[in-house]
Amino acid sequence: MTKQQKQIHLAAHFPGVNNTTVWSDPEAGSHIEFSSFVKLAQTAERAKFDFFFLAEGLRLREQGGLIYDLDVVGRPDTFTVLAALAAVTSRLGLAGTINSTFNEPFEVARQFASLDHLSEGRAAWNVVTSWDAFTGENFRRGGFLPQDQRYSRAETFMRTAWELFDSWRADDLVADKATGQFLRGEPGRFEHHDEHFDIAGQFPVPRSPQGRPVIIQAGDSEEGREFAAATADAIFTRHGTLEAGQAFYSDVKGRLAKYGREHSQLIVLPAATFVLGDTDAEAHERADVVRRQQVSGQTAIKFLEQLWNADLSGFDPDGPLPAFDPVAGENTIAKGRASVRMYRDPLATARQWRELAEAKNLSIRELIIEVTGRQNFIGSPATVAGQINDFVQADASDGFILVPHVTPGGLDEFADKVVPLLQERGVFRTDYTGPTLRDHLGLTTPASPA
Ligand SMILES: Cc1cc2nc3c(=O)[nH]c(=O)nc-3n(C[C@@H](O)[C@H](O)[C@H](O)COP(=O)(O)O)c2cc1C
Repeated sequence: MTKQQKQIHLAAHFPGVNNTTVWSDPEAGSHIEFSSFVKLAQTAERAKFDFFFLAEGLRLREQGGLIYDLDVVGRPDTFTVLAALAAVTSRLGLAGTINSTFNEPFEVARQFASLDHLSEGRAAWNVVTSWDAFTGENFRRGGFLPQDQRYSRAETFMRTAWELFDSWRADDLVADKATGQFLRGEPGRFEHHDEHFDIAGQFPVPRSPQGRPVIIQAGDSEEGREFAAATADAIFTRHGTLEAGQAFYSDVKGRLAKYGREHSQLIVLPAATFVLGDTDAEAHERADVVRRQQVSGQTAIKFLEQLWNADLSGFDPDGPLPAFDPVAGENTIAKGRASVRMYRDPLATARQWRELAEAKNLSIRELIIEVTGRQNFIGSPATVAGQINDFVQADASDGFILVPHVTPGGLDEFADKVVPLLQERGVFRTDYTGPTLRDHLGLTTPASPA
């Protein structure tokens, strides 16, 4: 018997603050103006994507004490942007990254329940914990929580938010003009006491169309993966190669059974970048140009400093790697940057980079172009559609959160040329089958409390 083809899930990441984005490209527009958000969201909706995704950066990253142009600066508030987008889209899911370490469940639950109402059932919450005290300094209590406490807070934050969402039954708001009955009972009452939260009161927002927003999780640690297996509907990951994707996929799906959950209840979505061309050769040429745009000489030095944990501003990007090894100890040069945590063994990584540079005779800039963030999918529309489908059918993911390198028009070509090919193959929807994001993702809507 042939295995039934899996349906692919696709989301659009508004790239904003990251070094995938080529802000200097002649086609690039604002990362703050509303028209940019509208453009990308409407393109994603035209292409029948599952959802639009906003990341969150609560503090501008710094390196050597300075804000640097490796990242595009400026990220407006998530809820404000998503609520505005709800008015100019009608089916597309709206996913926002919101931190569980620095916020309060009452406030976040109220915001997501409101977004779910305004969008008629399209809200999703990417729950992140943040990893550094640097970000914590922005908040009143400052400081930070160690890893295990961050996740125990996240877990209880989530459960508390669920209690708030469930504090209204679906039919508690009666508003019967004939009988004059407005409410049934006393909806919204809650009381929650644990080591993190000590709250009681009345939740002001009636039950929203999805009951609870879709939950996305993006932590990669042991605790993060467990948290996702226990509570999330989808997981956002960096594991975008076939081998790493398959290992991650079977790892997180394998954790579901002990929480009494099915394989299909956690959707695995790696971030992915792409470059298209009329032919594969043209796409590869374009990809090389994009990589050079993404990694200027100055950017190459900044990247190298992140591994070396040292000021390398005196080095020539067109010259060889420093003769000395990375500085041991906690990385203090780059602040607020998640990717620095990937260098768990800087000496071993530096050794690999040195071997590669010597073997291929690469300068610092050429090496950085080679070892950081090469595009996941490069080729003609047919090639890219084939690669994406193969990846999903091989259980390396259930789809992708696509990160275009140009804002806001970087998804147009994909929408016009790749999506129709996926549709022809029968692996991507030709239209939405229901109104809510849970419908798009094939997730059930949590039952209203009786
Ligand atoms: C693909 C991906 C995207 C992420 N995006 C964000 C983000 O936009 N904002 C944020 O604060 N954290 C983001 N994170 C980090 C967190 O999700 C997570 O809270 C953090 O890495 C700490 O968890 P961990 O120790 O389990 O990795 C992202 C992580 C991944 C893997």
